Amino acid sequence: MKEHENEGNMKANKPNVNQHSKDKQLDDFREDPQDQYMTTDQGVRVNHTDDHLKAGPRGPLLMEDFHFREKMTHFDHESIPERVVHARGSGAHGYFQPYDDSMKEFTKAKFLTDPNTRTPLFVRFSTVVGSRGSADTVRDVRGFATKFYTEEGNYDLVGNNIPVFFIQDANKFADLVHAIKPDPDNEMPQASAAHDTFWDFASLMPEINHMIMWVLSDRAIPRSFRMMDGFGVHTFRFINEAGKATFVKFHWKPTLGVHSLVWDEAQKLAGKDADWLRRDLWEAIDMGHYPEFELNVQLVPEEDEFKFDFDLLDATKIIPEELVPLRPIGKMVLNRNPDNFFAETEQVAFHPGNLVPGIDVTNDPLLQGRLFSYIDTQLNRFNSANFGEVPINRPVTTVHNHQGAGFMRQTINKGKANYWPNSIGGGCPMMAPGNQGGYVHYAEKVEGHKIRARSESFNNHYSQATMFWNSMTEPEKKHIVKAAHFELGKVESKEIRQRMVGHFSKVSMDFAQRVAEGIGVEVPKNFDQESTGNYEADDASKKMKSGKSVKETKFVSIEKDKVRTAKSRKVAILLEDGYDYCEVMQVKQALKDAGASAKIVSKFHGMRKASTGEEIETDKSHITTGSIMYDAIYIPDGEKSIEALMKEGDALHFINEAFKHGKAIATSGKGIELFKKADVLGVDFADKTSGKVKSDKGVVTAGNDAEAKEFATMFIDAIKEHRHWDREEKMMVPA
Ligand code: HDE
Repeated sequence: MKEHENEGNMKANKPNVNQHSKDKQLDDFREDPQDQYMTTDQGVRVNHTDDHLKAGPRGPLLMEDFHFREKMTHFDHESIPERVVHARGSGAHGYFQPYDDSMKEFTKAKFLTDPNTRTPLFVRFSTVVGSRGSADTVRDVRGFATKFYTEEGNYDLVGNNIPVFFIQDANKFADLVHAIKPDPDNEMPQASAAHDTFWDFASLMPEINHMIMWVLSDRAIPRSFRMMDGFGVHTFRFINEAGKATFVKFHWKPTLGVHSLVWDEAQKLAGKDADWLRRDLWEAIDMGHYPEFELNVQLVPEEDEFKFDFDLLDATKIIPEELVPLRPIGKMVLNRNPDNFFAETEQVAFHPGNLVPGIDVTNDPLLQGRLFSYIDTQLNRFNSANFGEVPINRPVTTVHNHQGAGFMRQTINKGKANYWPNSIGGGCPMMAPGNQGGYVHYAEKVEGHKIRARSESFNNHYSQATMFWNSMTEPEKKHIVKAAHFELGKVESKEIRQRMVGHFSKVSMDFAQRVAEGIGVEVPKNFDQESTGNYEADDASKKMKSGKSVKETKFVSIEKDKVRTAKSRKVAILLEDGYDYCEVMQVKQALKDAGASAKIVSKFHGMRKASTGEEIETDKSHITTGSIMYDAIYIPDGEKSIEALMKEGDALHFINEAFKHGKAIATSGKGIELFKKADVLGVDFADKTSGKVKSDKGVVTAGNDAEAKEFATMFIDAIKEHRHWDREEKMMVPA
């Protein structure tokens, strides 16, 4: 007993008070087959599972075969409806810890204000449009949903990697999703917006324009789930101990920075490795490269609600960081892969209405609709109101209420009084006052007429789309234009393409013209289209008239806000027999020191012999991999190795493709000839016989007398850049 008490005290003094509470809870539900006999669901040991019970070895099945019937029936029922959106996802466990208690001024949510608490959590990243088996690297918004198992109950931050949304009102969600999903007649195309129905809808919905800019940008093809932002999108409310409210926007920032694929690469990856993002997340966690995200907030005092030239309740707008800077409040670390995909990643059920004291919603009309939809959709997926009892969904706090019974009820509620008020059960479970952690909704004053309309303050559909365009670097603008050429180029109706370019002309004439020339339409002189919304003049819009506006922001361009690191980057080392062993070892070590990982790629699997006789084992053969699976490539010197690579079509393609996708590539000595043969053009190379290293537009080359250390350092610097857009445009295939 004493020992137990001590243990409890020691735990309480440790900073990570409840970091492991979810893991411990899940342990009660885990099954480990190690050293166990197989049993039926009833726990009876099975002695033969290859054949069913028959009347003679060639005879029919006997109904009394309980093992066969149970096994077959279970299998027949092993699927549940996939999510209607965000069907394809990948999950991870981790924790969140605040840096300090500075948020106490704004919120009473303990998990955001107690720096000694590590709150366990589960994150699910997803694509939106594709079905469960669709490819990871399609152009799409990514879901970024986090379930915090706090000491005060579950809090879900169900966000996306893009800070705005397509529509302003939840009533249009079904239309949006119908339009973007495959066509109803032939169920094509899979996981793609590039078809007539989506762009037809978009061209008739001016409020979509800001979101369209983000979706056409590189944000929609992330390099990794570990390298993308997360946004709460809506404006929420923080409530402090005194009951004072502050508007808040949530923003996760990855410590590895935001990085994207190029479109050509994304499309090829969808074929070569449809699980690219899932695998990347899994492997990173497996190797101990734990993904980290910093939680930031933008805080707006209630009094300042109308100080902007847009409505804070409008989910098609961001608050430019020039107006309200980000405040970092803590860090999330994802450090454990799930044990079972179905039990955890598939069954996790998020809901933006899962709130804890200190956080509340606003009247954002998109959020308000979501508050209804998420529980409803779980009822469809689980076919039961008891989905909250599934281990991954359970809070770490205990649950006491009168919601008993229903399909698959797990909890055994004791006592007779399953109603409130009761005296038979001693009035339990009791109501918790606010000071005992009871959730008290923010007492916002609301009044109004019952109308189906939107506020005029939402009727501003182009200015932030223009701001986004103005804030891009030239390479990013090119990618957006090419993405529009692809998306709208797939639209058969010229009328729809035309209408879309009309909208673009209101975003930016330059943008519209560049898109128009690629899709065979004209830029209209005076494009005017009636908004579909029924906007009501109201006080909010009058107050906002003199609100602050921003024409260009530093914070939406990936390039301008780039984090430069080689950590967890994948490098392919192409070699054949006869390579320079010493050089390979030095570069490999330097990559390891920089946190990158290297794989040996050759024509075939097996051992590769160096010019000096040492051997290295090939990790991947050409047929099982491709340049698109790496962030950078390196080809070591070595006469025979280079000569062999010069004759390999796969190797030449590998180098050329990596070059065209803007990746860092490096070689030394005779390898320079190989680069030239692989059409690495428009860059300056080092002199092959010198002691110099040259780095030009991400192509790093060294003479055969150069220092391997200097060569490796310059190569790593080039990897840190992620992509080199300064290569000659005709050499690249970026969009
Ligand atoms: Fe969702 N959304 N959504 N959504 N959403 C769902 O819930 C919905 C919206 C988001 O990994 C569904 O459990 C409506 C915005 C994520 O399990 C469904 C509206 C944002 C996920 C649903 C929106 C999101 C979902 C489908 C407009 C970013 C995946 C399955 C009013 C802030 C969560 C499910 C996971 C999933 C409804 C708009 C994020 C149908 C009605 C805006 C990350 O309930």
